Amino acid sequence: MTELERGIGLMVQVFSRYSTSEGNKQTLTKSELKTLMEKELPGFLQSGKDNDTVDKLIKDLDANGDTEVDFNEFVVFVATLASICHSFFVKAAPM
Ligand SMILES: [Ca+2]
Ligand SMILES: [Ca+2]
Repeated sequence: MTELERGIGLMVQVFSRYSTSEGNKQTLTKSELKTLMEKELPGFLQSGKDNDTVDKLIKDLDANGDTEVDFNEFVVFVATLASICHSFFVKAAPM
């Protein structure tokens, strides 16, 4: 597998690892999202480990309004983070 294929596969795997722990196996509840953020993106929640941050995040991500985060909504979030990461990278090392 190529690096990018592995990266895509890992995104799917990480989502499934957390989405299957309670309720609908295809979506993240608020507590599943909170666990995912704490375990996989600890830097992101630094500023507020409280429920408010996760509340706000789930509202931002929940495009279809079912109060849970499905894989499509999760992918948008990861793509946003990737884009932010890329813009820092470009600034740090201009081509
Ligand atoms: Ca679930
Ligand atoms: Ca949703």
